[in-house]
Amino acid sequence: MLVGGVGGAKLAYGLYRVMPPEDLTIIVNTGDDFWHYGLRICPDLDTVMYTLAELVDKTNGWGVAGDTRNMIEGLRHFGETPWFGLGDKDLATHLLRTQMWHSGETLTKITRRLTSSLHISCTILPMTDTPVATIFNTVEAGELPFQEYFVKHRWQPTVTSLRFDDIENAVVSTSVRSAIENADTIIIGPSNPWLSVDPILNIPEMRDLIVARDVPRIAVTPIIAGDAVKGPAAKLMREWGYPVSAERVAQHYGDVINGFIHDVADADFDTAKLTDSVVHSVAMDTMMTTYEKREQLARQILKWTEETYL
Ligand code: FO1
Repeated sequence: MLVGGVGGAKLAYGLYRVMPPEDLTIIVNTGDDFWHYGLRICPDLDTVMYTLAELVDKTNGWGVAGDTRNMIEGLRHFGETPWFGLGDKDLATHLLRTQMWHSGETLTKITRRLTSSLHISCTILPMTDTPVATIFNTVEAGELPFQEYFVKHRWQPTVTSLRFDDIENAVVSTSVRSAIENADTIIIGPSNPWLSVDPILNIPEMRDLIVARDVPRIAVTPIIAGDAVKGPAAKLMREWGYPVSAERVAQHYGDVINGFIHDVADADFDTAKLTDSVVHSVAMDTMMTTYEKREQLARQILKWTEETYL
């Protein structure tokens, strides 16, 4: 499956619980990765990793449960104003990752080391080993790297456009290629299509690799009843003059998908608005408000896929 952070991680958790973990590969956005005080931070990879390891802070959906912020707060002694909430336990992840990074390991290998230490038995892969940076053009604050827009400015500036720096140099890793070529279903999680999924799809070759697969290629909506479950998706859609609808999300994915899951709350979901490639769509309860509902949605998706795509 293809995911960003919190929303995608919840569905990834559901799938992890209901299917053989060795059959599950999660390809994660790294466009919001960045350097902070010399550390390589990969928020979406960590969110997926902590969620699957049941270490995640349940209130935020990211970071480590029960973590303290002594180190980052200590920076105030030196006149710094910490704006990115790095927890003390979470720092262990960034220290190890950064050490391995500087010794020349790939992010794929680093992620394998971290996830296997946490006894995660499915595969979590960065979308690429090549650093890519999502950059926003905003009206109020000019150009902003992802985490400055998202965390420092609390995604309040108006976004006129975004770009993925160095995407043209990004390479599909052997592991990602093999996962896509061997997948019997490809699921795009309920992640932000523009901020979390587009960086993955825009890696040269990636879209073609996915579209070439004659398997169920399904996206789960992150938009329910005209709003985003979490984060700036709906706000961005409004800023760009798009209708804030699940149909608009499906249209955005175009021929990358051949199936779409919208929420039961969107009873008036209009299949006539879907592009020709989307041959199947269905309503499910996609609000994963409990652990049980994550598993329920995962089970339903697998069952629907098996029954619908014969
Ligand atoms: N998101 C915030 O809104 N505020 C934070 O201070 C913050 C810290 C943070 C630390 C580690 C980590 O792995 C994620 C963190 N996030 C934080 C989430 C992060 O910004 C994600 O990139 C976004 O949620 C988009 O997926």
